[in-house]
Amino acid sequence: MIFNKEIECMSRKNMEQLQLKRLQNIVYYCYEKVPFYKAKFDAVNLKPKDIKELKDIEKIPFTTKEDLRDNYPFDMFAVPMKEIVETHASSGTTGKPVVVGYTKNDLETWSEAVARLAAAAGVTSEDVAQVAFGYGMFTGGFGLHYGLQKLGATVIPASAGNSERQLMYMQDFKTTVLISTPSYALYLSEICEDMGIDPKSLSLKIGLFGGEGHSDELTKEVEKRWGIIDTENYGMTEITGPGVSGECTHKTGMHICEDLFYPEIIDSTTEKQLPIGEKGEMVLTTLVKEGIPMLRFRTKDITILDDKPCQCGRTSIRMHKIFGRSDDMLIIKGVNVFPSQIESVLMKFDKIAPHYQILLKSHGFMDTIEVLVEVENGDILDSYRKLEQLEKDIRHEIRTVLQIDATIKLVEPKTLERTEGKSKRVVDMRNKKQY
Ligand code: DLL
Repeated sequence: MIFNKEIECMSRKNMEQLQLKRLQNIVYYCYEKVPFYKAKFDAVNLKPKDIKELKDIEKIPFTTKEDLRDNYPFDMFAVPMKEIVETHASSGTTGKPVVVGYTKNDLETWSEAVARLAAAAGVTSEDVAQVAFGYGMFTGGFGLHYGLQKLGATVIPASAGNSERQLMYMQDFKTTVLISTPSYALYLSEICEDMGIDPKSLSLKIGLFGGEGHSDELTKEVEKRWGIIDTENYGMTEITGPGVSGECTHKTGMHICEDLFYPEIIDSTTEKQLPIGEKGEMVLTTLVKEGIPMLRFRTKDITILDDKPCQCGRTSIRMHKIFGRSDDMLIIKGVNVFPSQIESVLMKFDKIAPHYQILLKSHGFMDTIEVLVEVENGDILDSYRKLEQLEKDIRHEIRTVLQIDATIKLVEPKTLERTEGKSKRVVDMRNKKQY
C-alpha cells in the first residue's frame, strides 16, 4: 500500500517544483525567526531571495550537531515555547544533549513520514505492531507510535527492555510487526529460543528496524530466525527522529520523504555536493518543519543516493543502507574501514554467531584491531585445532576482502554484551593503559 500516492509517486518535475517552493519558504522562515541562521547568512552575505533554484542550496552554510549543542537547550527554536507541544533529545557521548521541539503541525508531519515508511514495509491497519523502542527522550518510541497509529495499526507501546514480557505480548497479543533496533531483534530471537519457543511459530510477519545499521548479511540472519521480512528505516533526532526514509518490500534502498527532507550528498572533506550515485556524507534540509527547522544539517552518515525507478511505483529518491558514520570510520594502518564491512565478512561464516565486538588497541605507536566473535556452538572451543583453523580462516577473509590485519578471538556463546537499544560494536581502548 502506498500511504500518500500523490506525493510518493509524483513526477520528478513536480517534486522539484514543490521542493523549491518549500525551500524558499523555509529559508525566509529561518532567516526571520532564528537569530542563529540570520547570523550565518549575514556572515556570507547571503539573502533569502538569493535562493532562486534548487542548486542554490549550496550557497547556504551547513548546520552541525555542535551548533545545536552550542544553542542548548532552545536557542535554535523558531517558535515561542507555547507553540511547542513535545520535546525530544539525543544523548551524545559527551556533554549536553541535542534538544528538539515539535509544534502540532510538526507532529502531524512526523506521523505522516513514519506512516509512509510503515506502509511501504507492508504494514496495514490489520496489523498489531509492538514498539520495543524506548518511550522517552529518544525519538524511536513516540515516532513509530504516532506513525503506526496514523496508519491505523494496533499499537502495543511495550517500550524497550524486559524481553520475557516482550515475548509474552508477542505470543498473547499475536503481534505481527516488531519495531526495534536490529540488534535487539536478534537478541530477542535468542531469548525466545532459550525459553523453548520457536520464533517462527509466533505471528510475526514484518520487522521495522532502525536506529542503527545492519548489513545485508545480518538482515538475512534476522529474517531466517524469525521467518519475517526485515525492513530498515532511518532518521535522526535533529531532522525529525525516525521517518526520514524507509525500505519498501522490494528492498532497493530506503525511500526518502523528499517533499519533507531535502537530501544532498557531499564530500566530507571538500564539503562540495556530489552527483547522484556517488558515495558521501548525507546532508539534510527540513522543508516544512516549524519548531526547529534545519538547513543543510550534516548527518555524518555515509550513503549513496539512487534515483532509478523502483518496482513499487514510488518515484522518491532512495538511499543505500548507511555504510557508517564519517566519525566512526576506522583507519587501520592507513586502510579505511567501516565496522559494517567487518560485519559483512563475519556473517559469511556459519560456525559463528552474529555477535561481535571490535576492539581498537595500540601497541607502541601502532594501532591494532582485535575482533571478538561468539561461536554458535561452544563445543568448538574444546578443539584447539578447529578453533585455530576457524580464527585463521576469518583473519584470512578479512585480510583478503578489507586489506586489514585483525586478530580474531573466538569466545563462548552469549558472552558478549547485549543491549535493548543501539548496540556498541566498537570499543576504543587506544591511549588507555593495557595490562
Ligand atoms: O536513531 C532515530 C531513529 C529511531 C531512526 C528509530 C530509526 C528508528 P538518533 O538517536 O538521533 O535518532 O540517532 C541518529 O543513528 O545519524 C545514524 O548514524 C544512526 N541511524 C539511525 N537509523 C539508522 C539506520 C535515531 N537505519 C543516528 N542505519 C543517525 C544506520 C542509523 N544508522
